Amino acid sequence: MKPTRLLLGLCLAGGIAISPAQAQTVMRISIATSQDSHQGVAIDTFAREVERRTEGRYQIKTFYNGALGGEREYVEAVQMGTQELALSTTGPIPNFVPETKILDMPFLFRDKAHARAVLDGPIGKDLLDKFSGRGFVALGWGENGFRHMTNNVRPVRTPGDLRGLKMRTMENPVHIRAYKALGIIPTPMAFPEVFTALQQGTVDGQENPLSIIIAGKFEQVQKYISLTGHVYSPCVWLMNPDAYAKLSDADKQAFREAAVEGTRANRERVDADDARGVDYLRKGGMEVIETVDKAPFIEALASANAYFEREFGAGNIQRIRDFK
Ligand code: EAX
Repeated sequence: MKPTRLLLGLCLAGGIAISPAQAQTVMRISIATSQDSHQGVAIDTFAREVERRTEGRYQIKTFYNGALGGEREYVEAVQMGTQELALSTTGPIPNFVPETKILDMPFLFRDKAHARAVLDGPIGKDLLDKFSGRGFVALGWGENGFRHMTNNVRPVRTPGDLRGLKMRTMENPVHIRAYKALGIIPTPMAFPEVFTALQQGTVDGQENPLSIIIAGKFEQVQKYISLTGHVYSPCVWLMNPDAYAKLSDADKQAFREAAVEGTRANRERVDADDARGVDYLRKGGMEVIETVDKAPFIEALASANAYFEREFGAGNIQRIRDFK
């Protein structure tokens, strides 16, 4: 049987009405976390919305838990064109799009509302535009969330409690510089390796949003969590430029709208995880230090912040801080 007829038969069987002329194109998208997570719900929503809004012309195959590699690997695959789409945190992104580094500064954003307003507004749009010169089409911003410190050695209440802790970090130069200023011994590592590293004691701790800690079942391998909220971690929807260029104008719009819907579901799940996270992790056996005075941490970051002001521009940093 000719492939087109087979495909038509399969599509009809699957209830998707596609004419022989419009063969379905299959694309792949991946994340490093589980399907039952804020990132998983994001790409599942995106996939559903693309199929619906393109009337089945495109099918998005979704991959979870680093099945297509860690974030740095699959971001590289999208840039090279061996993978069409990705949802990544900004963890590895400064290695591809240095202009985005400013977003990874500790204590830059007041809260999620502030971060979402900045990313959804002119500052966020300007930064998305920087991706095109670096081999990507950035369809929009998503959310990983505010990051908190976990470890197995001691409760962290002050920067001094961090001193000497061997902490897994993302492969992010801004985080690494900042955490060193706090006295941490940083160990950059791809996310799929983190649970085992914590379980085996290769590192003492790590830092991630509640959504990640819950989805990653870190309560099984971490004793203490301190709600430091030291960094806000965005996600970004990435597409290979050649794959994007092949889309009709209407389908380009459909992909962008699907990313908006994906981020809506993603942010809703972050809010739900933040609401239930402390209780869930306490019940899972973690000691939760809920109230952390951020002022000493900001003070301890003075040397790193002086560097960041030189590198990113004090005015650009203030513009984000002042954004309403
Ligand atoms: O999407 O690598 C990380 O720590 C990220 O926050 C995330 O868990 C991977």
